[in-house]
Amino acid sequence: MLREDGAPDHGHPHPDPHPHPHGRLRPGGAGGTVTIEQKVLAKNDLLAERNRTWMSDRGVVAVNLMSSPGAGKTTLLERAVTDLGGRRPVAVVEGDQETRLDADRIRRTGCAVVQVNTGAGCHLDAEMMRDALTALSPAEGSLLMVENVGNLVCPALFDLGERSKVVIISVTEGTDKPLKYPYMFAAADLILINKSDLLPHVDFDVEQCERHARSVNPDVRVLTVSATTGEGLAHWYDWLAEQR
Ligand SMILES: Nc1nc2c(ncn2[C@@H]2O[C@H](COP(=O)(O)OP(=O)(O)O)[C@@H](O)[C@H]2O)c(=O)[nH]1
Ligand SMILES: [Mg+2]
Repeated sequence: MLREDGAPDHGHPHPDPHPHPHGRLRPGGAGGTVTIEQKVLAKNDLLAERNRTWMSDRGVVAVNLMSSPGAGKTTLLERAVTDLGGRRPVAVVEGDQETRLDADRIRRTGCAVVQVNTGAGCHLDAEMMRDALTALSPAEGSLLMVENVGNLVCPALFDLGERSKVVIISVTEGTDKPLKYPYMFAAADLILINKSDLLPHVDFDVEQCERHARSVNPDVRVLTVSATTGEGLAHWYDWLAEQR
């Protein structure tokens, strides 16, 4: 699963690479119906709680970044680890189905990073997070930034033991995404609307997107940023500093 040496990792250890609720398999007979999804999520929640305790004991704060592919997670991380590295220890967990491309981008900034490849899986889970924590061994008081696998569905379901969830939507994706993917936007502690530098060129109404987001998550914080120009990033860094 962890690819630090660049070796292909096709034999990753899950018996079922996709063990989560795309369907409802209901084994067992009358009376005792237990769904596979409940078992998978219950096991994940247990491991996530252990991760949370492990990190809390060390003053490590994990933030889980989720978005569709290409919204700008890695670019935001490249900026953040460079801008925040002098203030507190920062480390990164990179999640992708294949390749170590994103980890290489983060490593070039000088930040500690580990790549997790999920193979056919479409999300990080608490077991992967535990292995990543072991591999990274983040310093006391670290900010641990986690880039989840790019999609707006499955990562919302799997607690990693993180302190907070950040959902990123870019202005090229359309204002309706909070309505179409309500579970993801409902799970967010913070929504970043990224690529604000492109607003003059696209049909995207920031206020309407915020309204849609608040219709599924009334109290969520929303910040508009550009990872390219740096607009709004200071507010994101202030928010990150509050996550202790
Ligand atoms: N114009 C613009 N492009 C951006 C911005 N953030 C990211 N990108 C571009 O969007 C593409 C995908 O970014 P990446 O960080 O790899 O997205 P990820 O898949 O979510 O990690 C790259 O070509 C980035 O240069 C931004 O704020 N403005
Ligand atoms: Mg990325």
